[in-house]
Amino acid sequence: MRVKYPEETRELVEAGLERYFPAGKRPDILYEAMSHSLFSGGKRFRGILVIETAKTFGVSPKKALPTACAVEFIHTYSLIHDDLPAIDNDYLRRGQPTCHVLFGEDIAILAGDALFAEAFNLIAREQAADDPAGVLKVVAEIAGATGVCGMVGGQAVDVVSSGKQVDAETLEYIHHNKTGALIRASTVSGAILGGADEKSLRSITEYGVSLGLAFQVTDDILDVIGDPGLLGKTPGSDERAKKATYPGICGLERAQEFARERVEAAKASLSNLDSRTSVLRDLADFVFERQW
Ligand code: GRG
Repeated sequence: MRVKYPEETRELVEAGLERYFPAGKRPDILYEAMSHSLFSGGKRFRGILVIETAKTFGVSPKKALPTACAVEFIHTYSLIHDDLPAIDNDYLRRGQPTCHVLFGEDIAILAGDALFAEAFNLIAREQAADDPAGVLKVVAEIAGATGVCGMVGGQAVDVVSSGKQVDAETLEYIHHNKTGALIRASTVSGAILGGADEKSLRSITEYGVSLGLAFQVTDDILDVIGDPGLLGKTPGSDERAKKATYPGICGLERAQEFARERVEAAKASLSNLDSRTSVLRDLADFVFERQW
């Protein structure tokens, strides 16, 4: 891999998750299930995006940490539910047995639900003090991106499209919402925390939208040609589940070109910003080059 991944920021997110994880209370099994899925690895890409975007607008990494960790709580919730027998029925995630395999479907559903609620609890408790109005905008951005007009809506269309012939417009809708919306919300939240003006917010939104789409297209590609050891899961799940994917509808080569185009578009969106954007550009290149 040629692109440098911001390991220091990743470690900060990791430490933040340890710090903000609401452990040590009843019921034990629920905390164990949440903890298993939250601390089994992961790139912490969305949390890093919050911090690195906030940094671009002059906010210290520590200051943006609660929102970064909240976004990772939500991402982990989505993975737990995505792996359930009723959705993808996956057994392996981040190189570990999935939550429902270890704790049962009932507890896995509840662990996801609890992480989702704890995400907003964390933002309200730890992020709101300095700028309550800004943090309310962050809450609206993240809640919107995970609801009907975001992650859950995209997932619903993905579920009902399984096994059907899907056109490019529907596939783009699924990818933008199922995966792209939370990635966009991560960049936009970082910018809001940094008090970005309207013009900068538009640029960061465009960056996040292009990045989010590219991220899911590379996820589709890795599901065809990825190394199971690096991915921490078994490739081929999209084909087994008869999921619509970019390699499926336009072939592997065109899907790779499309991902590269979206990454270039993401980087171009940053050109209007006055501040230093080299890490955000590197993160865009990482999305194309990633192998995990
Ligand atoms: C309420 C049933 C229900 C579902 C919630 C399941 C769901 C909504 C949405 C699914 C969203 C989802 C899991 C999309 C896939 C996104 C994706 C590419 C995940 C992998 O992300 P990485 O590569 O994973 O960042 P790591 O492990 O590195 O964090």
